[in-house]
Amino acid sequence: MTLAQLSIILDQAALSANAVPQLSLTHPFTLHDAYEIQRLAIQHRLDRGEKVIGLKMGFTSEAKMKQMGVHDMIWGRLTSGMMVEDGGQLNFSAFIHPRAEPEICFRICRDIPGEVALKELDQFVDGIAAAVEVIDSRFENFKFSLEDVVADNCSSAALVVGPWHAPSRTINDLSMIQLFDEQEVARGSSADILGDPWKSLQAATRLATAYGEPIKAGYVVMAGAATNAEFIKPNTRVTVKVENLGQASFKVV
Ligand code: OOG
Ligand code: MG
Repeated sequence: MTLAQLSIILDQAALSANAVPQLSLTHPFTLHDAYEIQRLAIQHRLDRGEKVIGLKMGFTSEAKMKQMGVHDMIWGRLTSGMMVEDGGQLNFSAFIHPRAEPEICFRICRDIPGEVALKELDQFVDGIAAAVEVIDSRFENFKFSLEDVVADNCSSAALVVGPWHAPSRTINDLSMIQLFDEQEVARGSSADILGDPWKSLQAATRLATAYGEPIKAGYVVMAGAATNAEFIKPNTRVTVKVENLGQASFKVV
């Protein structure tokens, strides 16, 4: 099968909310090919009128690497069709086996020309917010290899971003909690994201440059989850609260 054919399988799995078997077991491909499958799969979304709105980092915390058994940082693309309004609704039937995880999101205010050093990064950011990422592996049983998950756009399915706050250099020790209705389901710290979420944005500038996909003004960058992801169910309000950054929430319907 060609990379283009594999990208159609993943796009159709997402569109129809039907899981597919892990691709790499029957069609082994390299990490380089995996990023090409991802690019092609996202192109199908763009062909349907969506826009790229940013990118996401994955496996930037120990908790996530352990939970999924993958130990390399990965990145994926975020599109307009994935954005859910803060306080809005997420339609459960559009997903396969969705999970939610607590994140921090950066808003980019100037085109990023290449890899940017940690200490220079704040010139490119005009907002930071609490966020929830909804991940929904297109693979059966949420099981994948590094190559599979990269091809599958790093499981990204939806995101909810809370109110923007002025960027602060010191976001490296903020408590982060995820609640389902009033119940706490996960608790971590922004320190769990590479020691400092700014380091995740730094890595994003490096990877975006390496893959020739520059980060543009107006993009959002999700830094990766601080804790395990938890399965969500209909009739639940999902809320992520981050110390100093308020909260982001949505209702699963
Ligand atoms: C892959 C996506 C990882 C994160 O924040 O670490 C990710 C997955 O867990 O299915 O989004
Ligand atoms: Mg994530």
